[in-house]
Amino acid sequence: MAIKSLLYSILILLLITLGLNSCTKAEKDTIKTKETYSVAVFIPGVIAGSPTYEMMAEGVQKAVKETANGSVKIIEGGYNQGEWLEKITVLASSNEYNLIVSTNPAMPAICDEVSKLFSNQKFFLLDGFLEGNKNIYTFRYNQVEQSFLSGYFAGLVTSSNMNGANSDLKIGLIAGQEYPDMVQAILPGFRAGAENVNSSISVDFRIVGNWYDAEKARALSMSMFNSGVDIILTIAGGANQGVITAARDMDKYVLMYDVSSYTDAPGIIIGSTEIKQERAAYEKMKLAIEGKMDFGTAEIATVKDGWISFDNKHPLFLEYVSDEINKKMEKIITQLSSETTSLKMPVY
Ligand code: RBF
Repeated sequence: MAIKSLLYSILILLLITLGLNSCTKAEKDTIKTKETYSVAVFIPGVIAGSPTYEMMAEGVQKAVKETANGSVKIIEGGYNQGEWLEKITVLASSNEYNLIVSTNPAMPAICDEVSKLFSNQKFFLLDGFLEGNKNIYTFRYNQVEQSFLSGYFAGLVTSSNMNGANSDLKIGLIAGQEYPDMVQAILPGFRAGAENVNSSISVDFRIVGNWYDAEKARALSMSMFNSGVDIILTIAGGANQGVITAARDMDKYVLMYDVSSYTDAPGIIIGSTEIKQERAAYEKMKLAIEGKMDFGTAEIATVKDGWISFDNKHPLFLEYVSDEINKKMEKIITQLSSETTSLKMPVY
């Protein structure tokens, strides 16, 4: 650990020296005064299989394309999370980007750290929360509301007489890894939603340990389905595929998060929440380009404001889910969208 931080300090010193010497004063002035708007999009993982990452990249690209002379560079950070701090440091030290954009709850702390060394670098971080750093703006989705909708739907399914539902009242949640938002918001929200249907419902919570191992996710899912679980909410990036495979083999159900992808497995994927991540990336990016991004603040996106929803309009949802369940979903969505909801939510 000590060697690692020593190496990191040496890297920082090197980068600062390089950053100061690698361009002439004239060049530096060009960077500051140029008309172009240059953005680095840092993917904390890989894009494939992680819709929130895809949506971020698309939203940013769309906004920059509409700007004269804008440019976007997409950098995949890979699955080794220990390298992300160094990689963001390299981006900031290059002094090439007006803005570094990223997404996930671990990024604010990392960018806050980098920001201490490169105080001119601005950051726009989605799906994360940090207030008070004048160079960082964050935009987080209310994970309790989102997972509450998922839990409520899973609760209705497990309490139903659908083909894949037994009488055990068990639902499942599989996560790529255990992180604070997962344990403090998503899991409690999921549980609260299900208990709102029936307080006897229990949640089987399992962790893959990474965001790509579909085989491990498949094995976990098999064990959950064998123990009586009817439906699994999967939040595991590329590993989601393993959950779908297991559900197909066992005639059980999958619930997606963030993006509804019913067509990937009709009759297996039977429910999904959605977040408007592409719209958020696009709209906020436009503000940043116009110089209007509110750095230093943290915004929370809710169901009421239209940033989070449950996709109960898709033809495949309507085909596989009964009218009775859909009416109840519609009611809970309306309740969450109203000013004075009486729903009991975990504090987050
Ligand atoms: N979600 C993904 O879909 N793919 C990922 O590779 C991924 N990596 C993550 C890494 C860390 C350190 C953390 C804290 C979260 C990660 N997530 C990932 C979860 C993601 O940010 C978000 O919470 C979920 O996608 C639910 O919206």
